[in-house]
Amino acid sequence: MRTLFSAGLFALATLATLATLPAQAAGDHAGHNMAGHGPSGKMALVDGTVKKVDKAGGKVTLAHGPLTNLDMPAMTMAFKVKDAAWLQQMQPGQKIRFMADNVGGAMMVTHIEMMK
Ligand SMILES: [Cu+2]
Repeated sequence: MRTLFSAGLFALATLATLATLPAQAAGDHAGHNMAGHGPSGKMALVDGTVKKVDKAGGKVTLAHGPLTNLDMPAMTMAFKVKDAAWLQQMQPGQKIRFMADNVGGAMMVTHIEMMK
């Protein structure tokens, strides 16, 4: 157990530092979360594909995987973005990995990584 826990911490640290590990690493770590570990505070990035960019509205429509921190299954929906500059880097078809949160009742992308 100690070894598993250490490996989990290492994976998390590596993910946070490099953020280049495959998605399976994040999922693997999530699987090691013990009871009592709340849904918030995780840095697990979710896969998404940009469907539509609304620069005027400051929103992006994403087809996203399950957002466990928001208790949301995979779907396509619009998000606000924390940094409007991100919209300049996005276009339909762009693959991303991101984190979203409920900010004042609105779903907002709070962290993003553009994939090649
Ligand atoms: Cu959604």
